[in-house]
Amino acid sequence: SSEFQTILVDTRGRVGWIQLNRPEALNALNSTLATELGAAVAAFDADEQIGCIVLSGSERAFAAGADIKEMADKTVRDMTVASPFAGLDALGRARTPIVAAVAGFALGGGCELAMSCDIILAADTAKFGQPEITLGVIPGLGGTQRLTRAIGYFKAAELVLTGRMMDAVEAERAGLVSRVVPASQLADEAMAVAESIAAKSLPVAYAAKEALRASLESGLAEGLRFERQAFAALFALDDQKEGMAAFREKRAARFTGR
Ligand code: CO8
Repeated sequence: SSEFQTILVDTRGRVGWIQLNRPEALNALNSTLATELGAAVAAFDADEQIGCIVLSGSERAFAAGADIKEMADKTVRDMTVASPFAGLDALGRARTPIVAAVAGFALGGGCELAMSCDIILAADTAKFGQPEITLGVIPGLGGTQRLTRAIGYFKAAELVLTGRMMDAVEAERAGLVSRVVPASQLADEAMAVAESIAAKSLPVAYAAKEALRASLESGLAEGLRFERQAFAALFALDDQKEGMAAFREKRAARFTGR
């Protein structure tokens, strides 16, 4: 839509589609993009008609990292008090599941952006990496924490310390990527996954995501307690009664989000 300069936003049924759109900079994340992306995610997240969000880039790049040209002359104060990336916090706050559809480069902040999502689908052209160390910095949008959880300490350490890229097949084998598809099928596959999620009960999808997230943020005992309570609370929903009735009646469930 025309309200944004750096992203394209589109509603496809119950799926909110956001495409990063700074082709001149391989979708590098500048402050405008961070702010606009945050606003678009927050708006879809607040919309009950949206059951899943897809975040995509271009054929050449999902995002080639933070905008190095914008960042180069910043001070410590600039990066803390007035962080150009504050808008991206909206992704971490979103209750709605987010699918990253990655083709081409997902480097630095671009890889970290994908890891802020819930599912990463990759085109066979995708390349992931945390090259910050080659620029004299380290990952700053979650790379050292989320990559370590996703692929384990030792593989993450190698990538962060050398700055090398891994291709889609290696990223899938390592557990970062759910599935690799031919580049020409990436958008269709992302849409199919998103539609499948969006067809479920919205409050149940929120609960599933929240419980999954708890696994990243708590110890096992606390996470299990959270899951058990969240599971029990779902028995207050019409959608739980509907889902189980539909199974017994051998028909598809009709979820209402109630
Ligand atoms: N920032 C700004 N501009 C970029 C970026 C970037 N990250 N990446 C590419 N571009 C620009 C290039 O400068 C070029 O513009 P121009 O034609 O005006 O010179 C255009 O995009 C096309 O790029 P290339 O010509 O370089 O394309 P190639 O196909 O030759 O190379 C690469 C593609 C390998 C992706 C290469 O562009 C590259 O190495 N890019 C930088 C990758 C990188 O280092 N990313 C990490 C950035 S640091 C970071 O993300 C930290 C995030 C944490 C922030 C924490 C805040 C609290």
